[in-house]
Amino acid sequence: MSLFEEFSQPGATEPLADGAVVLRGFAAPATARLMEALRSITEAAPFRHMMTPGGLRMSVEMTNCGRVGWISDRSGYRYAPSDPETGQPWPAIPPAFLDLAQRAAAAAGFAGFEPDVCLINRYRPGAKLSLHQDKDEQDFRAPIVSVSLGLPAVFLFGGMKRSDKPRRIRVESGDVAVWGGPSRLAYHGVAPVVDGAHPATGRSRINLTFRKAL
Ligand code: MD3
Ligand code: FE
Repeated sequence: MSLFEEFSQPGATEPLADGAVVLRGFAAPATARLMEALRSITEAAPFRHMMTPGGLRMSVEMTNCGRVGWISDRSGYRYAPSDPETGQPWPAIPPAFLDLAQRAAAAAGFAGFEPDVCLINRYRPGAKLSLHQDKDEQDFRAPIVSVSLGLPAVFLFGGMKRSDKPRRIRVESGDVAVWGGPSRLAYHGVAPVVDGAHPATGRSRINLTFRKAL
């Protein structure tokens, strides 16, 4: 590795695996628009800690926008058309979110991506996401588009078995990752977020994951 390769280059397209790519800084120009749209979503559907089916409180706080939203509680994981906290339908995916997700998918080779849900994760310092697969969706031909905002994080990108040793991929605010094709069902997670401050988000990391669930 050269002295410089450990720094990510804005505009770079980094292939991670077959069907998986990181678009460095792709969302950076849209940061203010995305954060403004996020504020109206969380006014209607506030962040909350969900409960795993095993009864553990997740360290990540979540909310959703779209036709359905991903939820977890004592009875399991699923997509639900309304927010269990308010009884209301989830807010619609804002145009700024949809535009960014569709442009990123196309740049990664997945033209025509039509997400119907955006799961929004907030990581306060110390929050993490254990290794898992995203398999609650109906159609695995569509990719997942993941937008990182605020504090940096380390993605854990594993293989098709939980026991495959994950690679560590550092992501920064504005980076967009697209996971499709043979990588769609890879195990993945997020290492505990390190404390710090970011002008866009304060002491937190926000991740938007766009999916086609239905
Ligand atoms: C998908 N969120 O919400 S996707 C999730 O940073 C989730 O909050 C991550 O995993 C986060 O389910 C962003 C990161 C990711 C990494 C590798 C993958 C998603 C992947 C490999 C295959 C499919
Ligand atoms: Fe995931």
